[in-house]
Formats: sequence, C-alpha cells, structure tokens
Amino acid sequence: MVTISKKKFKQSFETKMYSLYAQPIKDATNEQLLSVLCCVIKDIIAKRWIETNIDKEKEVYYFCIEFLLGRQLKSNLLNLDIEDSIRDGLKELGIELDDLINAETDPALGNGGLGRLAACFLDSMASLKINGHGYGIRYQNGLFEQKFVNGYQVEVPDNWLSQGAYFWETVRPNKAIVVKFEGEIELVKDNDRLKVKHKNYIPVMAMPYDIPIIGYHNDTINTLRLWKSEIQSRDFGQNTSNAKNYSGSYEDALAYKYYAEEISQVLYPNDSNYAGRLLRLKQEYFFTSAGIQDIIRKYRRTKQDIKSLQNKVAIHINDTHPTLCIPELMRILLDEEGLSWEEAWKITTNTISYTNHTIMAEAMEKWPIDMIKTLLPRIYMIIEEINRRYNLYLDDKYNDENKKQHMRIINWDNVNMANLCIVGSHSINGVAALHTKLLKKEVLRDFYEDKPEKFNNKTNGIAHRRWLMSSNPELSDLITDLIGDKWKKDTTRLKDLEKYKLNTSVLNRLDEIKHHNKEHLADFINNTYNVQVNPNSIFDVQIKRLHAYKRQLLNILNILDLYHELLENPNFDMQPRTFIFGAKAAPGYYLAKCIIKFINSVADKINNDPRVNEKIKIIFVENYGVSLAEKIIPAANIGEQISTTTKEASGTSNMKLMMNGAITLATLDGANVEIFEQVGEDNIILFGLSAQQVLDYNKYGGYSALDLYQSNRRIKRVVDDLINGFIPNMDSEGREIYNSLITYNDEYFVLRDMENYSEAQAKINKLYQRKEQWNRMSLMNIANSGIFSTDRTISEYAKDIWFKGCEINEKYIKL
Ligand code: NBX
Repeated sequence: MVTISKKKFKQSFETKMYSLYAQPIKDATNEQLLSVLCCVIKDIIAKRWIETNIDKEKEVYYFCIEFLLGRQLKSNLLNLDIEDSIRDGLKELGIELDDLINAETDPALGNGGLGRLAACFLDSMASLKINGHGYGIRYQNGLFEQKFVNGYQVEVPDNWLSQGAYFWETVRPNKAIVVKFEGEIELVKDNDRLKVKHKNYIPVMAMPYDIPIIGYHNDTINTLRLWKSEIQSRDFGQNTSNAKNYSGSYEDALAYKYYAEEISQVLYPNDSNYAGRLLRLKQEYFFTSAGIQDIIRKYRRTKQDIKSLQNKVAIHINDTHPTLCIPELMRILLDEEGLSWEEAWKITTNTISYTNHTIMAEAMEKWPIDMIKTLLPRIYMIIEEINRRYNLYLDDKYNDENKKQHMRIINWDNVNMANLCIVGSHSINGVAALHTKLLKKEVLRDFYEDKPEKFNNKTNGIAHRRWLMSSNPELSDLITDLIGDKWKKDTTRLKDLEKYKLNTSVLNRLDEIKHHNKEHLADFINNTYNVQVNPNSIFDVQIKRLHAYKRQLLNILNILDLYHELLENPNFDMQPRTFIFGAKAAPGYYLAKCIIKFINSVADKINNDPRVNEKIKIIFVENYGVSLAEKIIPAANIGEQISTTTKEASGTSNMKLMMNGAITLATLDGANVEIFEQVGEDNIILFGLSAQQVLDYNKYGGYSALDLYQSNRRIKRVVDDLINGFIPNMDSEGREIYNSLITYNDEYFVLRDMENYSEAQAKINKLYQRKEQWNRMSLMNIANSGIFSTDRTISEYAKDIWFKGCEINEKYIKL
C-alpha cells in the first residue's frame, strides 16, 4: 500500500506550491491549494498507477456515455488511507482539509442513475482488484446547473472546467486517436483480397484525459479515460492521407474546428428518452471508436494472437449508447486484421456484453439508416451485413412474421440499437430482479425464448465507501464500534448489527446520529435557502430526476391533501414533517417542468401559512447532484421510492437511503422488491398497484381516472387545486398537469395509487411516534443493506460475465 508520512507530505506540498505557482502558501487561493494537494496525491500514486496498467490479467473495459463521479478528494483519501496524515499535515501548514474538500468542483458528466452507477462500478472494480477501466466523454459542459426563478427551472450552462483544469486528470497527447466520420468507402483489389479504403473522411482527434480510480486499501489504480474531441493537428504516426483536405480556406478550417470540437462540447440532458440527433450519434461513435481502437492498440503491443482477444479483454456496453462498439470491433478485425467474417463475429460476440437499463419504449434508441449511412459509411455496411445474416437465421428458424419483424436489427428504416446489442453480445442483463423478469417475459421475450442462456440479472448496487463511510462518518464509526471493521470489505457483515435490535442504548445512539445529520442539513438549508426547518420533524426525502413515472406528483398531491386536512382539523394528530425534493427536469420535458413549478408554488403557499408551517415544510433543493445527495441522504428518515410499478428499472437512491437508516416508502418496483425481501414487511412501508395489475391495466385499456376523480372527494379536491387558483402564481402549468391526469387518463396511475399512498403515509406518521420501534426499523435497514454494495454487483459481473470460464474467475467465486 502507498503511504506518506506527515513530514514528507508537508515537504512535498511546499515544493509543489513553489514549482506550480511560485508563491508562498499563505498567498494561495483554496483552488490553488487544492490543485497542489491533488498533484501531491498523484505523485504518491504514480508508480502504482503505472504498475496497474501493465498487469497481465484479463482486463475489463466499461463503456458508458456518462460517468457521474462526484468529488474525488475525500474518497481518494479514504481509499488510500491517508486522510489523517494529510489532514494533520495541512493543519500544520495552516490549511483546513475540509475547505479544500469543498473547493473541489463536482463534475456533472452524467444525468442520474446510469452515470452514477458507472462511477460506483469503477470504485468497486478497483477495490476488488479487477483491472477494470472506464471509457467515456470529457464533456466541456456537463449537466446544466439548475436555478429556480419564480419557481420555474432555469438552466444555466455547467462550466466545471472554469478553474482552468480538472486537477485529477492527466492528458496524454501521445495516446490520441483519430476517429473517422463521413466520406466514401471504396473496395480496392489487393492481391486476391478486397481491401477497404475510406476516402475523404473527416478526421477527429480523440484526446485522452485519464483520471485515476483508486482501490480501497489495496494497490490497484485503474483508469477512467475520457475523450475530448479536437481537430487533427498532428498525426502521431497515424496515417490519415485519405482524409478530406481542410487547409483550403480560412472558412474551411474554422468549419472543421467547429465540427470536431462540437462533439464533446455538451452532455445531452435527457435521462429517459433518446434525442435522435446527429450530434448524439457522433458522440456515440466518437467515444466507442476511440475506445475500441485504444484497446486493440494496447493488445497488439502484447504481440498475442488477435484470435485470443476474448481471453484478455472483456468489453461492457452500458445501455445502448455504446452499441457501436460492436460494428467498430468488427471493422477492425475485418479491415485491419484481415479476419474472415465468421472469425471476427465470434471474437466480437465473445468479448462484448450488454446491460439494459430501461423498458420504456421512448428510451429505446433507433437511429435512421440514412443518418448512419452518411455519418459512418463503413460502420453502416457492417451493420447491414450483421442484419442480413441475422435475418437468414430468423427466416430459417421462425415462420411468425410479426416475431421476426420485432427481432430484426434494421427495421422501418431504422437501426434498432438494443436488438444489435442483443445479437452482438454474449450476455444481456437487467439491473434488478423484477426488471430482468420483465425483459424476459415482456419487452425482450422473443430474444429470451431464442437464446435464454444469454440473459441474466445483476441487481444494481452503490459504493458503500462513498455513500456510507465517507458521507456518514458518525454512523460508520458506530457500526465499527459495534461489529468491528470487517464490514468495510464485506458489507454482508452489516448483518451482525441485527444482534443490537433490542439494545436500547444502541438504538438511541443511532437516533442521536440521525439527529446530528439532520441538524447539519437543517443548517445547510437555513444558510442556503433561508428556510428554517425543524430537525425534530420527519425528514421525508425524494431525490431523483424529475419524471412522470417517478411520480413526484403523487408526493406533492398528498402533501396538498394533508394541508387541507390540517386546515379542516387543526388538531389533527401529526408528527411535523419536512418534505425534501431534489430533481432536475430535462430542459425539453414540459410536463416535468410544470411539476417543478407546481411543487415550488405549493411550497411557497404552505411554508408561508402560519396555520400549518409548524407541521409541514417543503424544501426543493436547487441543483440536485452528487454533492447534495451526500448531505441529504445521511439525514433522511424516509426514502420515497414511489414510481409506477414496472417503470423504474432498479433505482439506486433507494439503496443509499436504506444503508443510511432511512425507511423506504415504496411501490414494489425495481430493486424495492429486493429491499423488501431483505428487510421483511415490518421494516418497509409498501403501497400501490402490483406489477401484474399495471401490466393488466395497460393491456386492457387502463382504468378511468375521470370516474375516480368524480367519486373521491379528497382526490377531486387536490386535482381541482391545479386549476382553481388555490395555489397562487401558477400560470398554465396546473392545467397541463390536470390534463395529464384527467384528459389523458393518468398514464402513470397517480390518482389510482393516491388513496393507498396516503394510508401508507398515515401509517408512517403513527410509527414515527413510537421512537424505539422506528429506530429498530432503521437499524434493520442498515443491517440488511449489505447486499446492495456494488462490491457484490461487480463480483457477480466478474464471475458470470467478464471472467466466465477464465482461470482468474476462481478469485471472484470466493467473493
Ligand atoms: O439507470 C436509470 C434507471 O432509470 C434506474 O432505474 C437505474 O437504477 C439506473 C441504473 O441502472 N437510467 C438512467 O439513469 N438513464 C439515463 O440516465 C439515460 C441517459 C441518457 C439516455 C437515456 C437514459 N439517452
């Protein structure tokens, strides 16, 4: 393990300060101090980083179009086990470590669950000593910064590189790669073979920026390689003689610069429907081509037979955004390595595996043929051939035209990316048991029936090092006091906490810690939003992207109902509650933005009504992201996981909240089902339609929202509030929401689940008053959260997918 003494650290820090900034420490800004600290840490790990990279075991490459890393300093110090010596050393230099921790930018290079999962996976791969590296895009602008203006979401461009640089990254111009767009393909005769010549293409340089991913208390340092797009200014030994010529005019040169740089300029801010835009397709090919070329370049250096690629390399496609890995690998094997189609296909399918993250039709990527053909002529030829061969297979095996139509890769002038992934990979997994079941039985049924052995489940997880040890140190220390520290490397040991479930003093300690965390959050809310919240109230939290299926609307309508009940009956026995929302809406998602405005308007009314504001407070935190999550989650009493059953593939905030002792209020959707199985019915509050009921409703025309509205007084009351002026400062947003519920018949069963939800909330109200029982439920949640560490998830990927049949699998079977 790397280590550094306090004395040595102080020396290195001072030297680095001089060499970087030529100024004394006392004159430095927090950003400068942070940059110096990052450099010192990078020096400490450099040797191990190099050594990890020349390891000879099979390597995993995890392709994801987003990585939502969060701040790195604290988690790096934790994983390196040097926080204390660095904290003390800095103190002696007159610097507070916490100031530097807070000075770090939080790179928002992802939308939500998908990108955060990828970041947790990197942490676990390194911590399990897997040589697993990430490939993604270094967006110049990450997810927009959210501001509320008069209750409306306003998007401000995210400028995470405004400090001039990201201190953790290392740029490697010597490893740049050329990615080719557009142009024409010519087949030229070369002896007795046809050679592929790509002419007049537009060369875009993929410049790698490497971020070290540090394993927990081990020597593994993996790499997250993010590519930035640039003009091709130097050739670095890559032959680009057939490229289009841009040196003609100044205008041409500028147009070329724009073309290249635009690709990694901005992250698409959608989390649930795909934007079928040309630029997005460029992004997808840009990072997959760069990554695949990089892998092959590295592999060639080992001088091993290309036919053994699958023994040394596993390529994982996270959702369909990196699908083009498949034809790109085929291209290299065919055109550069000269393999036959059959050989190339075997290697490709044996190397690549795919994870699906949604069953929602609107999120399924389908790219128009013409777009792919023009942008990526050679890749399109390969996709066409994959499709042609697959159609032969289908025609041979099935008569049912409908079924075959469903399974084709090219269909209705589009390339269906999920179908291409399924056909081109050896493993397809869903992200929670229910989700995988729905894939097998509903969405991908034909494929499952065709090749059942390819399908498997890998329930998501969370990096417990960040989401418990680092963000909730007091709880983490209590756990260690009670059961020792083995749980840090094996979270299933958390189960040992169960033996304290009748121990009043432990339960009280747990309560105290939760209270401290709530006080910290209350201070933060007070300082940031100028709203007073009561730490003795129940902190009820819903933090996730804003989407109709996640049903923030159900939550706020219930709050409104509660408000009415309180007004009608001021003595209504109610434990004070603080409802906390955090959510960004995709900028083009109008209904989601209306819901934000509605929540903010209801908050305004209730928070300013002295008749109730001792009992109810609503806080909608601006710009929700990883750093805010780290503050909110340790302080939560209740985690709202209230999606329309069948719609949330897994969810991961459910796991984070549970691990921090929140009680889950949930539908039996996504991984909530498994949380329920872990904690048992006494330790979770369930409500709502079952998956089967939702499927049946959807099959047979749904229920009548209008009938329910007309027959239920309380439901009618809150729905009418959307349009009767009861909530001030609303424009047409209320009508928009009203229409989604009544005119368009409540696609997400908000009103259908409302009564049941409100009963569940009433149950919570009662339970919380029995403090000891509540604390016991909290303890049981923590004790049974161990299975949701990504260490478990990743060891399953390792043994069932990436290293299946490999010698080194032995290592992971023991995990
Ligand atoms: O992936 C999320 C699911 O909704 C969650 O249920 C799940 O827990 C999580 C991790 O498996 N999906 C998600 O976050 N998707 C996106 O962010 C997304 C981004 C771009 C896009 C489509 C979806 N075009």
